Amino acid sequence: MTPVTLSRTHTKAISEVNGSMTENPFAPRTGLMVWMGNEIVPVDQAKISVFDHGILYGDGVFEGIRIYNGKIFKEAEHIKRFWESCKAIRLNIPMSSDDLSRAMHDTMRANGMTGDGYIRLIITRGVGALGISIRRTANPTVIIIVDKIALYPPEVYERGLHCMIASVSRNHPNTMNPRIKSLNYLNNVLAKAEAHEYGADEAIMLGVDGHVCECTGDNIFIVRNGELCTPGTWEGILEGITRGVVMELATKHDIPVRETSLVKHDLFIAEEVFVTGTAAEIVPITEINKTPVGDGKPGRITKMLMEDFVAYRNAQ
Ligand code: PXG
Repeated sequence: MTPVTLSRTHTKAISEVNGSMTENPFAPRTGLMVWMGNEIVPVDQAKISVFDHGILYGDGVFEGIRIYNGKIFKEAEHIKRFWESCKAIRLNIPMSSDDLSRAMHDTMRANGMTGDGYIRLIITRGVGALGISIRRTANPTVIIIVDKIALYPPEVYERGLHCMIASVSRNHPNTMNPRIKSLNYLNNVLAKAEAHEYGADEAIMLGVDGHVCECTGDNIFIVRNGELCTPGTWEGILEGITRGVVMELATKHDIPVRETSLVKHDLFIAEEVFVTGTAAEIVPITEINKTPVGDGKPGRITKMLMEDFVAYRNAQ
């Protein structure tokens, strides 16, 4: 077999597929340390069973959390949502919230994380027999990854996101409520794929009733007549933590904020549209289905909130 040079920054960059060596440019960083169950191990030893119901059925939940300046941003809120998602799927977390917080900090330390970064917190239902019953599983597995994340390229924050309205609907709350941050993101994965096929950066997802819900990993806001409007949780959205911060910041500026039902037309006539999320932070949307939002440039209120958000998270 021809020897292959491993890239300096990636471990396991080379994997054997059908007897031939292929390089994975998206392989994890060398030296990454991962919390796996109840210990911290090198990333190439962080493995889960093919019988884990997380992989068999997408049975589990996750959180995406930012680290700013070595501190976990909105830690209590993320832990709370994690607990709520788990409760909704009848999954008992095998540790206390204090122990979970300690595990996240230990994993940060193991990775020398003192600046800005990202935590992916995951819990899977654990290894079980084949068959979807949660009664045929034991030992849920907690996984903590500490790494970096960039959802959109830097230029998108200047020019704004170009979005399309996806044909695939957001999960109806009576199917798998999007308030549960479940390990099954196929609904969003398909919408994002559709956006890329269309030549857009991001997809706006509507509910089955045609109401605006959210983007594939972000909540959505519009500005109309100087007022901020965002879909309510009843529409089938994740109750975003960044969404909550933005509502708080707008209120401080005496900008009225309303959770309400929105339809496609509201997007097209909005003065400004933007998204919020842990990974994305705040990003303007300047084009929807090739139609400019407002004058096609990031709006005044959006830019003000973007600046405010940076000040807010730096002050934490
Ligand atoms: N809607 C959906 C569907 C999300 O997945 C948000 C809204 C924003 O919520 P927060 O609480 O983050 O303000 C999310 C969050 C990723 C990634 O890897 C996605 C999220 C967060 C972090 C990373 O794509 N989505």
